Amino acid sequence: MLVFAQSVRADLLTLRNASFEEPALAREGTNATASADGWIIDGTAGVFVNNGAFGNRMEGAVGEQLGFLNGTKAGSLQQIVAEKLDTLTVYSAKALVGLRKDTPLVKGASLLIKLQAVDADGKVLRTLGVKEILVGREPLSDERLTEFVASYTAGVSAPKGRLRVLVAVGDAKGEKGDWTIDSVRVEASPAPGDLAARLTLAADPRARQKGASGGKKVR
Ligand SMILES: [Ca+2]
Repeated sequence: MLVFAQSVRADLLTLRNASFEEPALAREGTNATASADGWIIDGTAGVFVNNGAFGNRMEGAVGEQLGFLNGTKAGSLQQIVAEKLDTLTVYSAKALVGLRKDTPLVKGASLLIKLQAVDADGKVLRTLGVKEILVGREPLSDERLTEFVASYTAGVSAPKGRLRVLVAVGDAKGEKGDWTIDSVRVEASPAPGDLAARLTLAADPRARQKGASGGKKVR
């Protein structure tokens, strides 16, 4: 049997300050700020220097700074990554996530990575993909970052609206506690051939009928 290696090209959508390197802070001491260039922040979030001053220096980080999001109350970091969605396309939002040694989150606190279709005013039209990251269930660490992915596959008709990536507090718990976030990416790649064929078939009963009748044309 021949097996063909699948080389699907993934486009990286444009995300500003995906690695939380801006604003750039002094590298020494406890440096953090409640802002992050390019991101719309709700609640308490920002960037800090990954030098171990806030607990441990995190392994697996990209660059010198990390993002934080307070996990004890509602809050989020969000950004538009595309003006429209394409058909027959797999969208994957990826983020590196960890805990903080100095402000640990309690069991049951959760973080959500979401892909959403939103209108021009930012109103959510549809949540397309969600990954829930739960303290006590996921392999989270205050020493190294772990990658999590939320995915969505657009069918033959793509959802209306702009595409937004949102990293949000799910269950807010505890007296203190911060999420650590780095290297947020959203990739778009063509749906693999067999999946694209299934989606096309599912969307068009006539095509299904045609298949069932052995290729005879059905109008
Ligand atoms: Ca970074």
